[in-house]
Amino acid sequence: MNISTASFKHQLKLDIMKTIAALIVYLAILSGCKQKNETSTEPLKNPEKAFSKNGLLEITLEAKEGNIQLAGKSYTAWLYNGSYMPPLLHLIPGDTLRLHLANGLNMQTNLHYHGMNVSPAGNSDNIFRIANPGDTLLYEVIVPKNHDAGTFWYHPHTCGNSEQQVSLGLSGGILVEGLFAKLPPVFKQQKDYIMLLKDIQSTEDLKKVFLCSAEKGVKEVYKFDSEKPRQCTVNGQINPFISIQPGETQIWRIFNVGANIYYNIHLDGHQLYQIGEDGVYYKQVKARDSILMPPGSRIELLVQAKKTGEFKLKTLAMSTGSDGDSYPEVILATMICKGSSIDPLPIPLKVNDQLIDYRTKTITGKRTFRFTEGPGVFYINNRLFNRDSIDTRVKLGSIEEWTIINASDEMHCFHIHQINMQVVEINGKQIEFNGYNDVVNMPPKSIIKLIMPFTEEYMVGKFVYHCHILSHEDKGMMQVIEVVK
Ligand SMILES: [Cu+2]
Repeated sequence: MNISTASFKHQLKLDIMKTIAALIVYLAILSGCKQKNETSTEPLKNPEKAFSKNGLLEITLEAKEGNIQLAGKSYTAWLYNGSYMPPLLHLIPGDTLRLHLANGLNMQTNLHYHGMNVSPAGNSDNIFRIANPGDTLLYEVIVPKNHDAGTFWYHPHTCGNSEQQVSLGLSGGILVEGLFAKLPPVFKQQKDYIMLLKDIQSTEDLKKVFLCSAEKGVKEVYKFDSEKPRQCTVNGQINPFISIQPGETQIWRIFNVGANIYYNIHLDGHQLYQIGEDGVYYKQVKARDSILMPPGSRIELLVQAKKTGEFKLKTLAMSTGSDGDSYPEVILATMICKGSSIDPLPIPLKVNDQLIDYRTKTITGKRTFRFTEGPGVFYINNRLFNRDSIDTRVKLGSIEEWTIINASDEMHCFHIHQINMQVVEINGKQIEFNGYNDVVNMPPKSIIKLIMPFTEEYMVGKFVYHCHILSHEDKGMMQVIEVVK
């Protein structure tokens, strides 16, 4: 081959590579939430709340397929009680939740009460119970009197099917009352917004797959296609607006109730005063420019408007690693600041003085968990999830140090049911004590140390820990733990 042919071929190869690279970037951008028009036309509406009466909150949730409309477009969704934004369960420590879960789907389902410090046994927060199609399951969840106030949520937790059920819409919020006892009394008069972030894929982009079982035969079900774009919503609304006056302070509680998506929350022109996360109020308030929200996490914020104007509440563009996903910048809502100025309230420095720093306690045991992946499979300590095994057995009263290693090139996020974890070290760096988490983001190639207090009587029983990217959980990255007396 002569030189000019070789250089032509070389140029052609370069052009093809450039085109492929551009296509990859384009597909990566598409795989996140898509950007809709930037004009905000409707006010943000808080979800409807279901309240307890005389210590009891009794409610029926029917899971069923339906349709929702977003910006004039129809979406197939799986809904509780026909609503994409089902009731927010408002509980008071000491309450009992009696929840009847009716399964109107064509597959098994159940419920998990994410982040709640409640029993995993019997008909409480027991993810090993299953409602078959047509069945109704009764849950009775006793909220301990010393339960943390804050933000929690409910979603299906069936082995192998959590991702599609949550991504089609099955999730809702839980609020445990008690925030206003932690803030100066004047905060009770401030506007208080709940923001549940859900993302959904259009009906045309849903894949249909066949499931077969001995009892039910072959059924056709939906499964979302992770390569296709998803519509981001706040309380089921696209880019709603939040009205505020200059100097006014509001309380915003943001829940990531999606299946797999990460958010990197930012408000243009403002700092966010974070007062808590994952259902635990902070020891000290932190002013932040942006806040990473892995799947399943919640943040609680004080927002103080600086000046008149329109300010976008966004998720900033981010990547979960070279083997992970890329998410584009998306406007979630618009803060519209106008009207007369109000004297700004002093932002409190401290919120919660009732937290134990477990580094002051005796560690009774140490364990290591290594998160790895292969093609289409995700492991913890080289094992795939088996609901009939017990991978970890812990004696009630133990306070253990767990080292979690992410040996892969993408983020995972560690979640355990029933208990709060204290993050003490990330990649050898000590972490200042400020509270606890129920979801801990694991950057690619990272080593994290946690303190796990298995100290409360209600923890006795079998439950799970797993990656809260539900696609990873469904493909094996979950294990069973039993707390024994
Ligand atoms: Cu993962």
